[in-house]
Amino acid sequence: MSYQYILTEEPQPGVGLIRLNRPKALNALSPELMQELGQALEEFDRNEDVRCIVITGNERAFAAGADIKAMATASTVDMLVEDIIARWETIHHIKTPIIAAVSGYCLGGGCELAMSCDMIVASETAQFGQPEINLGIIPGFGGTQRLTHAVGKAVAMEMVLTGRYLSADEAKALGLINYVYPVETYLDQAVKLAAKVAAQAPLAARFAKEAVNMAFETSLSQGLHFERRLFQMLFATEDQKEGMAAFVEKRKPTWKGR
Ligand code: DAK
Repeated sequence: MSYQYILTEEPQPGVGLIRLNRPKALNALSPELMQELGQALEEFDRNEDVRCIVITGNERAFAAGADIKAMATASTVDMLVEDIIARWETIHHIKTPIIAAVSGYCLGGGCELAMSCDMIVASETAQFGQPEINLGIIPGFGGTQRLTHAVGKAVAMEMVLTGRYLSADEAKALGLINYVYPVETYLDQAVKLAAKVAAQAPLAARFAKEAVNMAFETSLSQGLHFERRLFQMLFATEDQKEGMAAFVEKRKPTWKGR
């Protein structure tokens, strides 16, 4: 599949990399780019050899938000009729773990996209923000919800009310992101982390992602019930037998994804 606004590659066995590629517009997330991103995510998700996905931008910008120029004259009806929600929602249906590798601007829809990933690795220059208030709107893709879950009410409220950015170090201290690395190495480090995830038993990794995400959706008792069922289900897999046999025999397991 060839794309116009993104680039895809497999930098290491098991890892699918998607680069947002509208550098002149700071990777503003146009409808066309989001369409391609959704297609690429679905393609990697269907590919059993890809066990972890990395989404990145470039050094200057992960993404400076949804494309303001494409939205500027839109009406409420346009927003309702155009299928933009479905286009953006694709990422939430992807079963494969996803890591965002963020450098530079990570704003508005860009920050919401990064927060929709399962982990975030950042460069020292990364800046996270929800500056929609400066445009006379509010976040529309989780910026008031996922951000609040991650950093707490006080900081989230200040960010969405004033548009203040968080530095990479602040984001790390607040638990929004996993790691901060120099700009020269952040992407390699994200791919390295992805390779670690990709080396795990694939069905267990998918279930682990699903179970952790369920913690944001449900009560503790329902979440525990859900976790227990997934845990029990894994005992029907060949990989569970292999993983435990390998431990007993003091050797490395060979996963089949079955
Ligand atoms: N959209 C379109 N173009 C953008 C852009 C954006 N978000 N951000 C930057 N650009 C373009 C600039 O217009 C400029 O283009 P030219 O003028 O050269 O043609 C080029 O990128 C370089 O930008 P600047 O010249 O502005 O560069 P600076 O270094 O001076 O400033 C900046 C960088 C990031 C501080 C500044 O560009 C900026 O403030 N950008 C806007 C940030 C922003 O407000 N982002 C939030 C947008 S609203 C939803 C899904 C998503 C969303 C909502 C709902 N649903 C599914 C319901 C999301 C909404 C948003 O993200």
